[in-house]
Amino acid sequence: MKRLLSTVTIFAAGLAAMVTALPAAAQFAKPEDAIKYRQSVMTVIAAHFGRIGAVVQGKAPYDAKTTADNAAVVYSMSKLPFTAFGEGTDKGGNTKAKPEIWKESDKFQAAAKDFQDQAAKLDAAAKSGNLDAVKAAFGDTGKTCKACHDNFREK
Ligand code: ASC
Repeated sequence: MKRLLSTVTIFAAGLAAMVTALPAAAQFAKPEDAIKYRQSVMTVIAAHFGRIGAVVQGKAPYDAKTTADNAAVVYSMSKLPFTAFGEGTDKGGNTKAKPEIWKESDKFQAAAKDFQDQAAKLDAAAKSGNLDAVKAAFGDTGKTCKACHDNFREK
């Protein structure tokens, strides 16, 4: 049984690695699909990040559980959009993606990682139930949103 389980585990890990290694283009039938996917993910992230923002700005009451739920969505979804910027997805739909995303790919990946790292901290802060920690992490996360948008998204 143990042996079977480890075989299954190894197979599943291999499959996951293969899927992760597939070029993003292969995960979407058309560039338009990748563009729609990444924009949809960003829309959901912005909605939940914005709900935390309302609390941070004192426009909505602080409820620790609601804020933690919103931060968990932001963190979980922060991992998704960057898989949808594969080669050939610079054109097709209604994209504001700048060519620098592909020309300066290392810089773009680093900016994506900054966002994911800060989103993880926001998630941890929100789980702690400490509003001051949430405020600080919200500000730091917002800076990573802005940095990436300034450098890699058309106005
Ligand atoms: C948001 C949102 C963004 C970022 C950015 C942060 O809530 O929709 O694009 O924060 O404005 O500076």
